[in-house]
Amino acid sequence: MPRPHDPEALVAALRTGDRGALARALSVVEQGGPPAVDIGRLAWPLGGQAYTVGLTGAPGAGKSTLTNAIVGLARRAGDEIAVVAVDPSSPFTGGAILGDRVRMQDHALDPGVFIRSMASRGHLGGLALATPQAVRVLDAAGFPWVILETVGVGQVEVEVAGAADTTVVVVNPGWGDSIQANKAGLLEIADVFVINKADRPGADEARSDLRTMLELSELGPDDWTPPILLTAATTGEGVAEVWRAVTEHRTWLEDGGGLAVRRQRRLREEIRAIVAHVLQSRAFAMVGAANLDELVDEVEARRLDPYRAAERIIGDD
Ligand SMILES: Nc1nc2c(ncn2[C@@H]2O[C@H](COP(=O)(O)OP(=O)(O)OP(=O)(O)O)[C@@H](O)[C@H]2O)c(=O)[nH]1
Ligand SMILES: [Mg+2]
Repeated sequence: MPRPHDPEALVAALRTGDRGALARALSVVEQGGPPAVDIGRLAWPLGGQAYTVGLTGAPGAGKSTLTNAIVGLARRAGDEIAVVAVDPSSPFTGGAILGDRVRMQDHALDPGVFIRSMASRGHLGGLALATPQAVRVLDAAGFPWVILETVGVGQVEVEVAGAADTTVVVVNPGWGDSIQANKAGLLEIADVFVINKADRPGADEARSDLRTMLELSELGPDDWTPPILLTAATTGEGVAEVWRAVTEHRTWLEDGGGLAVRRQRRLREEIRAIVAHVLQSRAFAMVGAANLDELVDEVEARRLDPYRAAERIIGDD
């Protein structure tokens, strides 16, 4: 019997389609620390086939309902698909995990669909570091499509959503919603715009708001122009067009070399983030090992300045 959290056994098992092993590997990744790094390391050489789609927007915009409908389309096309719903544990999304289960339950019994909610647990670099690892694990498990659902409220969430190959930004009808999305930095990362809940009044106004903002962003002739699509995710109306736009964007990226550029940029950022994370942990350890109280007394008495105190801790003194 393999130990339940032995990284090598877990990664070997998830390769064989063992969903229990996959779920455990994702839990390890979510908790972070050295076992998470081991899983990421073992999964890395096995991946490279998955295409990631980020779905982001304000709380309650209909991201999970839309995801549920998209999952149905992918399955009808014969593709397996995984969904990671990232819960930033902010007060905005209380109950999101339960809500996701309800909204995506159409596929609860389908072995070709894997749905997972992930929380940041508030540790350093949490979400930003854990999400690419989770995608890597799903990639190693053989999923050709991975959807990342995030609430686009803060910088970290926007970063996570932007870490996908194609990013879909979901807004709702009504005055000001797209302006809020713009403020949150969502417009810059959008490859496809969706105005969901288009069964409600105000969808056309939202569309012209978005068009105006896109015009102001001065796209060049070689740039991708994000389409603006209307959906009613609850009935499935317009969702096929969203999925088509995603696949068209994918083709555009693949044919024009943009996909490799995006992925390289992401890897560069990830490596940078890992370095920062490791050095910060080392810094905390150094401060922990130093006699900080004594140094503070010295600084307070003006026998030492704060820079000198820091140098002593670092060992540069
Ligand atoms: N009228 C209408 N309601 C919708 C539509 N899509 C979703 N809803 C409803 O909006 C509510 C929120 O939907 P979710 O799919 O959970 O939204 P979400 O963006 O995933 O929410 P969080 O993950 O909590 O941020 C639910 O009650 C849905 O039934 C739509 O197209 N029209
Ligand atoms: Mg949701």
